[in-house]
Amino acid sequence: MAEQLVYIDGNFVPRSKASVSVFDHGFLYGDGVFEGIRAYNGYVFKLKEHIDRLYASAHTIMLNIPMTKEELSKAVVETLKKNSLKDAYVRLIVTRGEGDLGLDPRKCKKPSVIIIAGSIALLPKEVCEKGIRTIISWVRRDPVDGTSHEVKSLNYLNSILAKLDANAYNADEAILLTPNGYVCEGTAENIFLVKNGEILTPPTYTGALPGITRQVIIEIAEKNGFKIREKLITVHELLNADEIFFTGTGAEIIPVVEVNGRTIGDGKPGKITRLIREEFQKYTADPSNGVPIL
Ligand code: PXG
Repeated sequence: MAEQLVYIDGNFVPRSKASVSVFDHGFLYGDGVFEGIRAYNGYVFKLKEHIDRLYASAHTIMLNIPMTKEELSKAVVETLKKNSLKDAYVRLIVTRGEGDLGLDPRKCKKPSVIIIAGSIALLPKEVCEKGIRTIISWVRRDPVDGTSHEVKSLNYLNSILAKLDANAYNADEAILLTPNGYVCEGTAENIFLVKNGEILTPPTYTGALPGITRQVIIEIAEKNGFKIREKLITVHELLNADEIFFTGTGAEIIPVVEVNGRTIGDGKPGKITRLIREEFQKYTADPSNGVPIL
């Protein structure tokens, strides 16, 4: 098999030679932004939405991406083409670039754009089918007036601490609360619950990432006649939900059947979760929701 090719600042570099400087502030300080994107059967799913979110993240951290949105979208498609990939995961990264050992971003002259196309499986398929066991982490989601996760930055230590907690308790995934103790999101997933036929999700002003999958699920739910409501959710409400599921580019739709030792519903993926999951699969298979890899 040919070696994977990685896009770095306009060049395609073999994986074994793909590297950035140890003085890059993305490496030294987590100073940069990224997107995780999927391609389904030759189409890049919701590419425009991912590109728009990347530029919004970059705007907040005052990082000038040295390409237009159109050029960057083309580079994503080109990277998939060069690697002959039709079903794939794309990691799009913009780092602050090479600087010195001080954190002042003014030392970094040029941001670096990196595109890696490969595959991702967050959890084994059987686990996702059966539903996952979760714990609520002691780690709170960063506040919105701090390193807010509305910005998809390279600083993921907040999520990693929660993931370590899940690992330590032999759970599949962790749920993070807001600084006020409301349900926020997973480590790399948004969260939904079903109660009495209604679908609820925390608003993004809790500090959750405005997930692209989350938005698709809201659309799908409404199209299928479900009432969907964004509201602050307490832990008590979560533990007493009829169904819970996670959404995300990596996760897609994952049923949650346990939270901190409490069984959710009857301990199996719920009816509405299963329906949403099937509808999501149809949605991702629809070429009109993606950009062709041509
Ligand atoms: N919250 C957080 C904190 C995330 O990082 C989501 C929610 C879901 O958003 P999307 O737009 O994907 O529906 C994410 C997404 C990775 C990886 O490689 C991370 C994400 C997505 C894909 C891959 O760790 N995070």
